[in-house]
Amino acid sequence: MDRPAARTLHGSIASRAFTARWILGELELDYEFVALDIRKGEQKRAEVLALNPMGKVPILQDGDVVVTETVAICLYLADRYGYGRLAPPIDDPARGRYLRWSVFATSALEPAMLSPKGDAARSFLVGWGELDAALDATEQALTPGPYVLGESFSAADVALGSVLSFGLFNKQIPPRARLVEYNGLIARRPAYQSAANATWPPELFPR
Ligand SMILES: N[C@@H](CCC(=O)N[C@@H](CS)C(=O)NCC(=O)O)C(=O)O
Repeated sequence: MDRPAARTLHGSIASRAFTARWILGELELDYEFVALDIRKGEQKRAEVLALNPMGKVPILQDGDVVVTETVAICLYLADRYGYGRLAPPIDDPARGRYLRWSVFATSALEPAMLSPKGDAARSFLVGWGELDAALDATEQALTPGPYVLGESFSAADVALGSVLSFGLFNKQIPPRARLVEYNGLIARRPAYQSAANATWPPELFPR
């Protein structure tokens, strides 16, 4: 008898596994969680490197499919299991906006927020801008809002919202009113809250 394809998320507490847990929760998908202690370097074990040569988490295994990179995990799962929810159809013009701001999350906003001020200005080759420019762009992504796709919550909000939440929480992003308001909106979602509780267990990370 065929077994249903196993779905496994390799991750760690207090990590970007949050993003993968959040989108899995939004789609109500079951998965086994393999906890790696990244402080002990378990993500560099041979069997993990065989899945992700970067030795980083999260890593999603969906049957034989391996997906790394948080945004790719969001886009993959929404396309594969959303069945019309959380991602615009392939021929919908909204797809451009959806992909644009999803990719922006970890290719521009995240490096801008983690780079020392002035780094991006020093080189044309750096693929992201200064944090203020990235935050201006993020506000544009959320206009008219309330979500990236207007009234429809989508996987782009999981991709962009996760980076924004990390940045606001860690004070790497200043508390601009529009961004704080959006963060409050996404943080009220049950799947966000379950993912946050699983990633930062309250007994280890008291609120
Ligand atoms: N670009 C990757 C970043 C993944 C990443 O850096 N994960 C961190 C945990 S939040 C990690 O595995 N760090 C351990 C290491 O680099 O050894 C993504 O978006 O998934």
